[in-house]
Amino acid sequence: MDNDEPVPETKLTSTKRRWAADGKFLTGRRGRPESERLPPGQHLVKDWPVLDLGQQPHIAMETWRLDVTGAVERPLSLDWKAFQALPQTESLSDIHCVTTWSRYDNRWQGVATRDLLDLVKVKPEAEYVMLSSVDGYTTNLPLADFAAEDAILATAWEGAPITRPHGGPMRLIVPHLYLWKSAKWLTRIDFRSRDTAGFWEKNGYHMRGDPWREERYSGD
Ligand SMILES: Nc1nc2c(c(=O)[nH]1)N[C@H]1C(S)=C(S)[C@@H](COP(=O)(O)O)O[C@H]1N2
Ligand SMILES: [Mo]
Repeated sequence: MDNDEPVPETKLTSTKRRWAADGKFLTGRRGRPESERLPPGQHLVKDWPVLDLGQQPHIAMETWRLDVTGAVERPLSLDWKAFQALPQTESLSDIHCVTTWSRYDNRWQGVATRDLLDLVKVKPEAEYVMLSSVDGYTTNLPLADFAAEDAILATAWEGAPITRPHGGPMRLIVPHLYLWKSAKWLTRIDFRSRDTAGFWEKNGYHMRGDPWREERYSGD
């Protein structure tokens, strides 16, 4: 064997190599002291408020679909069975809503966004993600945030299926950004080279929405 032979590139390594090179997952959040667990301007709640545009769609499992489109080498259109067949992950995280409530220690189950990314292989030009939901809601975020270690396409919360008001059967959770980025009733994930404003972003909210920087509104 020739030791100079390069390690064969796989769908896993090529994506991860690029993320590593770009430092994509270095959010600076690791090791945040307990005393700083609550972002500025937030208060803690024990319940879980419901916030949306007022349409809470009924989605039958037979018609549920997730389309993954745009700047990817392998676009996907998954039905519920195919989605359930993806690697399943559990994660624990705090959530922070721009309306100033935060909720600690939410236990999610579902598919890690990183596992989805390994499957579709984003193209080098993909820097942003646009999310679309069954109720017509859209929201945009950088690929690096979508790909965060604890970001999850969640189907269960605290051991039970996510309820319809909270975005069931599947919603995104990106815990390190304000919760408006976490699309409920998610049906399309579109990878893009340019950042375009989603629903709230067109209506004055921040393009990124980092609660630790209080990126609430577009002027912040
Ligand atoms: N599809 C969809 N997703 C959505 C919204 C929406 O109106 N439609 N609202 C967003 C906003 S503004 C917030 S604060 C959170 C609220 O999630 P919750 O109702 O589960 O607390 O969902 C986000 N995701
Ligand atoms: Mo919100």
